Amino acid sequence: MRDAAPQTIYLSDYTAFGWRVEQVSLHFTLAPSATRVRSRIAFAPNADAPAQPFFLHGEALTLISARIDGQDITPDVTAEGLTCTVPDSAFVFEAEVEIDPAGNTALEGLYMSNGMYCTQCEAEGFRKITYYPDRPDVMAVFDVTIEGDLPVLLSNGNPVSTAQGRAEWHDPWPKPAYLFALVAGDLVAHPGSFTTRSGREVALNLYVRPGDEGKCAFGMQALKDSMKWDEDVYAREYDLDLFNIVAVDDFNMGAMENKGLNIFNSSAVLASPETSTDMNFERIEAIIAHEYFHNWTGNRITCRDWFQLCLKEGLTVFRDSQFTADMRSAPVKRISDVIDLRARQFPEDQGPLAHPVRPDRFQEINNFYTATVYEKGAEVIRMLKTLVGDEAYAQAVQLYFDRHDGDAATIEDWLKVFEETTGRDLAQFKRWYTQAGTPRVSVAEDWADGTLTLTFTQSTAPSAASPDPQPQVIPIAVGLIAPDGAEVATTRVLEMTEATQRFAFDGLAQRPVASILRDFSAPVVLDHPDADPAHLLAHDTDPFTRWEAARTLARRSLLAQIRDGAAPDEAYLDGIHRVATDRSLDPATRALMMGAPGQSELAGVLAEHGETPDPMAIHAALEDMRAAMAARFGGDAMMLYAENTVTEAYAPDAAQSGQRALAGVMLSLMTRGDNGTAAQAQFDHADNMTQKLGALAQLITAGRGDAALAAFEDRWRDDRLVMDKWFGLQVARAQPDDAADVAQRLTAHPDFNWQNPNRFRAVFGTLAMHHAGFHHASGKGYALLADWLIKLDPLNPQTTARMCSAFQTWKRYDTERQKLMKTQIDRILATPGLSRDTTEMLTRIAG
Ligand code: 0A1
Ligand code: ZN
Repeated sequence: MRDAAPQTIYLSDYTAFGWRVEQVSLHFTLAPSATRVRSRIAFAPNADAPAQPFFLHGEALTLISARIDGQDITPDVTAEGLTCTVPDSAFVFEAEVEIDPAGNTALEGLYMSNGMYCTQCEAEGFRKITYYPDRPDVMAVFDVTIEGDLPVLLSNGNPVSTAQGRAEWHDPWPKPAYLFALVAGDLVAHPGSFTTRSGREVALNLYVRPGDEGKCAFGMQALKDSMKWDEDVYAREYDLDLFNIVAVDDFNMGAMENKGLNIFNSSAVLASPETSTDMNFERIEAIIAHEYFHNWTGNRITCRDWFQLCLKEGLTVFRDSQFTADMRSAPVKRISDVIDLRARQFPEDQGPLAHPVRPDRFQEINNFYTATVYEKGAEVIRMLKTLVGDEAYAQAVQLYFDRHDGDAATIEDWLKVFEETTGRDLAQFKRWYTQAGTPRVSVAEDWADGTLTLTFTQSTAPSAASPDPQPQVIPIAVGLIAPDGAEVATTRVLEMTEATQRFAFDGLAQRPVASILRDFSAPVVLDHPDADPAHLLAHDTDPFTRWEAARTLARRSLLAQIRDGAAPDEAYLDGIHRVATDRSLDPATRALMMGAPGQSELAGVLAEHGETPDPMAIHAALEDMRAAMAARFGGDAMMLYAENTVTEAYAPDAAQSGQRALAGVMLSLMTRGDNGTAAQAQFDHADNMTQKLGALAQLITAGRGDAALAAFEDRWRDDRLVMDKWFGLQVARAQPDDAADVAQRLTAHPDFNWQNPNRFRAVFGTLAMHHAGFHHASGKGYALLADWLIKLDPLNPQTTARMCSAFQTWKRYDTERQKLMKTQIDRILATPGLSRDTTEMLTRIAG
């Protein structure tokens, strides 16, 4: 049965653990349903902690025996852990437990995936392996022995001995239990090596299942690039003799930064041109960098408690975004990140799940691995860097590394190094960490006597998490463009701290056009009624605001189409046509400029204006827009398609992928006129997955996808990752009336292995993102998703709970849809034995 009153944990209740762990030895005897774990943990009293009973976390463990200083004891055991009486001075606690990896479908703790043992311990999975103080501020040196009849036996740190069926590992760096990892299986290594800047040789391995060897080269190169970049840009060197990455097929998230033994969802590391798209390659490079960068921002310096999650995640996302910007194109990365933030984080801030970047309470921490903690957390660091400048940022971060190496730190520690380095008071800036909600910044222009005065007003909607939001520090980057297109004022960062504030630009010969929020200098919604997006689209020097101008024109046209049944705006179509044919712009930027706001983004904009979005009207407006664009481009689409068809051998680099992206947009326009002829030709001849999948998508849209889908399935039925695309694409490209039916039909496919999170997400994650299909007026999308969440919850609460966010925007819609969604939310909540994870999510969503 579900707990009557699930426990809420508060940041303000933090107390240190009463003991330090001086050393941990673990001994694993592996067996699928009965693995034995023997532990030996040396504890010493922690003089800095208040007096407290001795408590070790432990869940789903069968205790075989326990001893203190060699004497058998009988502890009090509950479903959450164990208590016992302990000496006043240092002592050794030993225990033996039995666990069931094969029966562990939640994929937390030690579990099995395709015959391979692997672990996932963040956030609180280690307690499913043995009794331990499973909290990030308890750091210890681990020695691990693994016995098992498998060729590869891995754990953290450096190998001490390896023999057939037995391996010993020693990790010299003290770490919290959430960074523990173990892998055992029949795996093959793709080896590499890296020489650090101080000349140390590090052995690298990417371990995969036999058959996946051909998909390792790109990931290995990304790892080497990341190691070099972190030395060059952050002066961070790797600190062990070995760095291993393992690919697993069953994984709840993208990847995990376990010390020296990163574990990756196979979709986040395996790549080849035939099986992976350009977007897959870019994502893989970024995730490998992200996990590697955690070695310093997360592992060497970890979090004091889980409320501080953004300390490691916001900073590491920011670092990986800098890496991608350096490796590829900075403007393209920035624009893509803003698209992603608006699609995933803004709805969070706008709805019942709103929480600060540093939450101050939770029931289940796994529910807080959110876009707010990760992506908004990275935006906050970007703003800090903008405010203090590059040099001070670099100094403060080096001080952070020097001062806190080996610590479990807090956001206060992080801000303090900036205060000390710069002499700034960051008390107001800290609100970005403690206050929920996206600030709305409106700007009014006033022109007189050669002076342009900009009056900014900020406001943040109150939420349950932040009922009385206060003004924040907002860096607003502004430039001015003259009527003739010349830039008359280069970028200046205005620092807004008040609810309303004026900034003047004087000495101007003519009234300029203001380019505001350049490079998206703060994660806010900008309201600028005097803006002249057409002028900015033609002349802005800042790539972000230029892109934003195109987006604003598209949004205005679409909103007028939705509200008043207007036709797509000719001025927008002309402007976008000019941009697309402007060869001075790189193809990737042109492709991004052509992208219209998504359906759920438009729904969010309407909701923000107090209007009720109609999913079918939004869908229809976008369809009309695309048809009008196809007509406006005419034969130019084919010309641009040909011009951007790559003739050299496939490479997943920025230049080629930019060209393929633009050609892909052109193919979608051409398909409206040729009924799929060009798409069929591309499908038949493509030698890479980007073009194959792009063509397949167009064929489905043109209503002639069946043969291609069958051929695709035939070719790729044994490749799990490619088949995930096959499942997902059919839902993504379905007509609104059919999306739920297509998803339902796919669940009957023999390869719909619903217990695999990637496959489940391919169908249901895609359905939830198919705005018009999921919100079909019949409610069949809601009901189908609810059926499957109810089915998945007892096996995998974490993935179920994450997918409940599909319902987070339910209050935006008309009363009929609200009723349909609320019925499903209540139906799931009424399920006997519903997990704590899913209960918390849906209770918050129901509000
Ligand atoms: N720390 C990892 C993400 C991660 C978080 C939780 C997990 O299981 C609950 C797994 C992975 C990262 O930021 O990449
Ligand atoms: Zn991370």
